[in-house]
Amino acid sequence: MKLAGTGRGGIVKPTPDHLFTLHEAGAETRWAAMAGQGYHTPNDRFFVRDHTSSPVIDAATWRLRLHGPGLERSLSLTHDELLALPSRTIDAALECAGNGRALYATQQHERAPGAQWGLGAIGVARWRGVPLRDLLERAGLRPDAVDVLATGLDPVYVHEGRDLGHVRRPLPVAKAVDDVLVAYEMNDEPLPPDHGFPARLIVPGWVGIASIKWLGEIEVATTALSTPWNTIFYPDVTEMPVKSAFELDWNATLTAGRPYVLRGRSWSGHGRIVRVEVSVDGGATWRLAEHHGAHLAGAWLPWHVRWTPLREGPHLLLARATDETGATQPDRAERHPHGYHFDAVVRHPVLVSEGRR
Ligand SMILES: Nc1nc2c(c(=O)[nH]1)N[C@H]1C(S)=C(S)[C@@H](COP(=O)(O)O)O[C@H]1N2
Ligand SMILES: [Mo]
Repeated sequence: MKLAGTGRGGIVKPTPDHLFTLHEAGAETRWAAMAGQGYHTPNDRFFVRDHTSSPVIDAATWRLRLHGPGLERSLSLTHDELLALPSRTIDAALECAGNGRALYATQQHERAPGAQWGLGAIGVARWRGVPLRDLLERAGLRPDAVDVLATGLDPVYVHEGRDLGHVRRPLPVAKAVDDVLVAYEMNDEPLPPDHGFPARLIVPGWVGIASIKWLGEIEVATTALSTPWNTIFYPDVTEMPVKSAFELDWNATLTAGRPYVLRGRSWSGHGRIVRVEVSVDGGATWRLAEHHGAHLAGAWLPWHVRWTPLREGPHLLLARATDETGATQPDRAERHPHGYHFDAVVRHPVLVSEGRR
């Protein structure tokens, strides 16, 4: 029995306005809702991106099927069988390719088509599950295997009147056997329905679409595969670029003369963040941010700077991170036909109001 989410936007969990901004494509985490949180994004405020709606799947009758010419034999696993296998736990970011898309319009005056996400289509969670490599090896991964295609059990996706079938995207076998997880726990809880219960892929460092939710089957092919999700949508996108965000609402109000600790987080799909610089004067001067908390590659780096705003009126806060590969955030993101990979330094507006006299 499969039910669909009946909450806002087909999402099962509550998506209150103080935690989320709703788009047609999903629910975006409000960065102000990350203020005061720990290293991980709590499940109640983790962004949701559904092509249709979140299915509610009965684990008792669910099966994960592995098959295809790239395997010696097919495999069918029950939920209990999956949970009984040796597990691994990783802290990893999950980010939509279109995260920050709205900034192509607001900051660069070249609107990109698609959901106008701010910077909140990103989250970091502790994922527990079975390495995909282990499942592929159980099924006898053949040396001539090329692509691994995971398919979701959510409703079929209809785009411009055409039924494109279930959400599915091929993954090169080299990545599939490297660090991909078939996850069944998120932040020490069973995977919530919106995030892929009973099991989903977690593909560290790669665009969110690679991390297929509500896994039904995994096909292993000996030729390169194409689906709408690597041709029409998300062609040629793999690792996510460097980005940074302040744990503040857009147009947050601060009080003149009061000391603040401005907090934020930076992340990169290529590796560890090694440096974060912050400007509180629209980019005229910069200083190094201090790090706090954990610092994990593949997740994010929390940082802070102290600031006592003196002048009343609008201000622009900027943060610029650099990762261990030397990748950093440019002043202007390269134009992208789908509005993916907005990696420019974001100019975050805040309003400083008069302090008490
Ligand atoms: N089956 C299925 N998997 C999916 C999707 C989907 O709609 N259906 N959306 C993808 C996209 S575009 C993103 S960004 C991530 C979002 O994961 P989340 O909703 O758990 O944050 O899931 C990916 N996996
Ligand atoms: Mo996405």
